Amino acid sequence: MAPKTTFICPYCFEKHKLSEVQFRCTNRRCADFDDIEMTKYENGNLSLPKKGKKTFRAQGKNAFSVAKFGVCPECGKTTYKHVCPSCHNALPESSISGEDMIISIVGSRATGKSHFVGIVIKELIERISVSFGGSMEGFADSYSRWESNFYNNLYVNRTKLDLTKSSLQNVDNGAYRPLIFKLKLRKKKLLKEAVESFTFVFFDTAGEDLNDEDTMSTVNKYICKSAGIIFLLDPMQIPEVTSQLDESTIQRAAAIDWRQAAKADDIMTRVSNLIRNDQKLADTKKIPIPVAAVFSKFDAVESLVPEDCTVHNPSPHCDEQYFDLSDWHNVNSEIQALLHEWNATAFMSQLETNYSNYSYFAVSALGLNNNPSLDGKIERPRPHRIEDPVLWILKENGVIKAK
Ligand SMILES: Nc1nc2c(ncn2[C@@H]2O[C@H](COP(=O)(O)OP(=O)(O)OP(=O)(O)O)[C@@H](O)[C@H]2O)c(=O)[nH]1
Ligand SMILES: [Mg+2]
Ligand SMILES: [Zn+2]
Ligand SMILES: [Zn+2]
Repeated sequence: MAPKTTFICPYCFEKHKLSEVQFRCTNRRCADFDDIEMTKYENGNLSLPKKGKKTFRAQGKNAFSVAKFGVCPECGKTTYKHVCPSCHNALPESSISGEDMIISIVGSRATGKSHFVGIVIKELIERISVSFGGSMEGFADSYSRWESNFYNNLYVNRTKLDLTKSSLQNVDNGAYRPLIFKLKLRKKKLLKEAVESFTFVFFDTAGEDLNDEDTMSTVNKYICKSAGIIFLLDPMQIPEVTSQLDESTIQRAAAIDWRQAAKADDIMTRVSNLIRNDQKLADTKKIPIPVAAVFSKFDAVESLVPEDCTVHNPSPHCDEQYFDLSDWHNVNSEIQALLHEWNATAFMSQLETNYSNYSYFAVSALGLNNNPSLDGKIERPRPHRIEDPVLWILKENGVIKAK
């Protein structure tokens, strides 16, 4: 890999040269200044700007590296805190030196994006990263925001999550301020062991914000910079599926009436337009970003899927410590066959004509036999195959091996 000369800010998704990275003074006694960039980032009132310590550019660095520390021009104290020149958020070390892995979770309203994000993060920390010889930890306030927005409800109170508020209204949820985690993986390089670091950025979009291209282009810049897109499809929004299920199962697994949700193929069209405009790609060129098309809520439709299907089995990849290609191949063809059977071909052709690299998956974030009760109570989540789309994206980006 060629040395990096640029980086993408995991908060505002602007791309900058490494030589543009700024510092923020960390001396508590140093003066506070109006922070216009931070105020703009938080959609704040510019006539009442947020206050923050001095930010400044470092001196004497070359294009391939970032100075380790800077000296505050106000107080003369040394600081190690790197910040983004555009939004003044603190930058994780791995976003400057390691690889960025922006994973976008998109899908219509109530398809299960927030449950997916909240639960996959728990699994990544405790199980998935560990089985691939690594570790994952939150950056800055990401872990505590994950705890208060996801973990407490799902794992402590045992209730399902609320639908996500539009990022135009709420700057603290995952739809506005992404959840940023550092993944460290041990890699054997010749005789030495090296550690590779990745910045994982999870953006839990509010389905509501995917309804028109104007809102999308301002709040969803991250989609265009993604290493992979997880596109959730809700089986509860497919009439051929719901006609085979009883009313109670549907009500518990669907937070809204499916007629109120935008169609998956419409969202796919808008997402594709957005990426094409950003990357200046012609209409005839396919988009190279890997797309995992994922059926959510597999628990609710399990009974409609033929018994001999591989997708009923637990995911094998973590136990095997590599991405199992034969399992992946089976699941991919099973889900494609189901989509045909359920007449969801409009979505499939949108995906297949716009993207060069896509694959089909099915997951349950809550787990088998854990459909929320009518008052929103759940048992502790025990996800089924939730890691598959994430591991596939990692494999496509060369992070983990496949066999
Ligand atoms: N049975 C079952 N139901 C689920 C699962 N995940 C989500 N649900 C149901 O789907 C509803 C919506 O899930 P969310 O994760 O809030 O959906 P979302 O895509 O984030 O919706 P917006 O934030 O409005 O875009 C939940 O209230 C649950 O009823 C799952 O794994 N199994
Ligand atoms: Mg949500
Ligand atoms: Zn930024
Ligand atoms: Zn200072």
